[in-house]
Amino acid sequence: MAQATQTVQRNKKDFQVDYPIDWCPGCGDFGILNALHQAMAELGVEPHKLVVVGGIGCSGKAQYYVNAYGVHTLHGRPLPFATGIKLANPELTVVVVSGDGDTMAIGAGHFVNAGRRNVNLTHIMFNNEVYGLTKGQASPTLPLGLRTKSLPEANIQASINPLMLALVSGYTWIGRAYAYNIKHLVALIKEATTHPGLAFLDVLQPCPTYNNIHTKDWFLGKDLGHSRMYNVQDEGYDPVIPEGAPEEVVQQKLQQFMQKAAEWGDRIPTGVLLVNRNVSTYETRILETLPDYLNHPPARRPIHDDKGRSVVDLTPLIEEVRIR
Ligand SMILES: Cc1ncc(C[n+]2csc(CCOP(=O)(O)OP(=O)(O)O)c2C)c(N)n1
Ligand code: SF4
Ligand SMILES: [Mg+2]
Repeated sequence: MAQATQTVQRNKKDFQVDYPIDWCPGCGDFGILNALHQAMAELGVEPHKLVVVGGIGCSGKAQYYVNAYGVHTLHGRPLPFATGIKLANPELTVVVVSGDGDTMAIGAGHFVNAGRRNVNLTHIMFNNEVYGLTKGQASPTLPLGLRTKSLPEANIQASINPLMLALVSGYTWIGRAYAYNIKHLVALIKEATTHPGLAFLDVLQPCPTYNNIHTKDWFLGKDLGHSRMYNVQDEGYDPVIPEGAPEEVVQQKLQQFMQKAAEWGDRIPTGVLLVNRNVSTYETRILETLPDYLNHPPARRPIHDDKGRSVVDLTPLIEEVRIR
């Protein structure tokens, strides 16, 4: 069961908002937002069946700029909120938007445990290597030794590789995109959203205000004379681990993924890096004990009778919290 299986004709304007967006001029977040609007329109998602769940950060404002349901959660917590929303109402398309700080620092525990479940969600990480909203401190994706303009000294912590962390956590679809390559980003968001299982898209997002090292010019390789980024699919890379793949195929695919995920510097891979069809989704696992779960998920259960009286029995809860 994939997210976004509707076939309604939609236009990206259906997802846009008509009030001002307060990101800095030139911020990569605009590219990601545009691509999200376009991808949802191309997938035919209905705005009232889309929920965008954000954390705290510049990135964590994105849900305000999508004409759909949205939740502005706590710092590091969009994944648990999204998991609850999806499991309560599996017919919704649920997209998480979070910063690299939100995801890889305070939210790292949730990131890892979401991977163990493989709930059918799309997770887009806005990766600018800094804490943009709080004025540019180093985030866990800023490489060791770099000194972006808000830092008094060079970074003395090693960075986390988000692709590797997604792999070992159990994400079953992993990709990387660049915020200003909208066409490619739209294609990847669509693919992540139609993947049956937990999808993680690492989006390299220039922050012109605070990250003065990994800038748009750096990603485009102005110093090298060629773009640092390349599309692995252009080089024939096949990310798919088929369902029921023998162990040796799984191992070979994982090795191939890790080689790509380790590349950084003059060559940065983008595209679909892993599609693991060999792992069951959380929803499928629930069906083993609750075969009727998808017909009667929590959001569809009656809470009142035909006279409007509650059919929810709160007695056990009241008993539990009663002061004796
Ligand atoms: C519990 C808690 N701790 C710290 C903060 C302060 N804070 C707000 S946003 C943020 C980091 C934002 O960085 P990132 O997630 O990378 O998002 P960006 O602004 O770069 O998009 C921090 C530390 C907070 N809001 N809540
Ligand atoms: S601080 Fe950086 S990430 Fe935040 S809106 Fe400005 S340019 Fe974008
Ligand atoms: Mg950030």
